[in-house]
Amino acid sequence: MARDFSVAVVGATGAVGRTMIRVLEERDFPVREVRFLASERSEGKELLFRGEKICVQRLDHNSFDGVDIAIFSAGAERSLIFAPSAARAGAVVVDNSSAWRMDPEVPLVVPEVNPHAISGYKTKGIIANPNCSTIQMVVALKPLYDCARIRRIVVSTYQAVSGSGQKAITELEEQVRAWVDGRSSEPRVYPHQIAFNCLPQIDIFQENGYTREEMKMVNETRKIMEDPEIRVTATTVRVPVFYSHSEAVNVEFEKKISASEARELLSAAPGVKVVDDPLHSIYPLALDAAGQDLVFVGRIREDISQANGLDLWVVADNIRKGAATNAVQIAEVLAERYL
Ligand code: 25A
Ligand code: L14
Repeated sequence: MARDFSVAVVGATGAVGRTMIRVLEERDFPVREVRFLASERSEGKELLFRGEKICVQRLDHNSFDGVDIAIFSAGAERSLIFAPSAARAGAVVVDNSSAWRMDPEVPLVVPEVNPHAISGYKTKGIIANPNCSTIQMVVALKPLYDCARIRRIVVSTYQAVSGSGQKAITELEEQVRAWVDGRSSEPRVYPHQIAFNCLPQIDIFQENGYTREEMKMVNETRKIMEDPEIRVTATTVRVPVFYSHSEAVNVEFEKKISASEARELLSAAPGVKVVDDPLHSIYPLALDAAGQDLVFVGRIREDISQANGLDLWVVADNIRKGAATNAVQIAEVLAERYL
């Protein structure tokens, strides 16, 4: 890799954007120039990159002159408006929002699962980063799929508040403090109090009774696994956790796969760490996964209710592997193989 790149981070001041900056540094991404973009609220703020202060600029349609790679995490509305401008200016966009994921002309990529799909970026100049809950699930399921093909997935999620950005992290902190002080505290980000509670709603409800988050898991899983026949049903739940989503995943395979075979396959899989010693109370935990880039899998067991089934507990940092790290990994493959 001889070249260095001009990289723009859109939404640089947000929970995901700030982590993207850290991950670019940690992984030593070949950067020639960085540009940090956000709303007018953050204009003039300074963020550090490799020890140097970089001034945040206001995002507009002329922000992308000379940019090679633009990594977006400023929400779907901003991506719909500005990703095409970035692509027109010659940048390849890696977009973290839900805006482009199901566009048939936009690849939806998890580098451990379908890196070859990146080649499809040329049509629109955009590559989509999947939903956080979907990313960690497909990283854990791909090695098993390749061995025994998946027929059906039943998943329940336990999702951290950081998925909804910095304002939700602050809301949970404030509600905990208010509860300890015996004060009441009105919910703002979520429809109900999140502290000491579980909310069976992430994103808005659709006509079929599922939330949009749940239908992202259904549709994105099929697209990334390149198998439209996989049946998926999901219940996505917000829990009072700051970082890392946890998932109880039940899988039905076409043929039998034993728990020990699954453990072996997952131990050899890229991006996965098996943490599975239940007799010593060792299994993946949100607090342990926070700040890490791997997907942690445990509680691997054969489903006693069906012939070819497994149950798994899958945990990953939603801001890192679920968003920032996955986006930077996509940019790495792009830089190495395509630019
Ligand atoms: O639409 P989606 O795809 O469903 O995504 C919705 C949200 O989810 C997050 C992200 O929130 C996004 O906005 N997100 C996106 N992809 C994600 C993923 N894969 C994801 N989360 C998890 N996984 P976020 O809070 O992390 O980041 C928001 C960033 O977007 C910038 N932004 C917002 N409006 C913009 C814009 N950038 C350009 N133009 C616009 N019009 C936003 O920048 C942030 O970087 P900012 O300038 O708003 O700075 C945030 C700073 O300002 C403080 N702040 C926030 N809101 C207010 C505020 N201060 C005053 N008043 C406010 N109302 C914050 O504390 C922060 O310091
Ligand atoms: O579609 O609130 O990637 O936890 C990821 C975070 C949607 C919202 C996405 C959350 C977003 C979700």
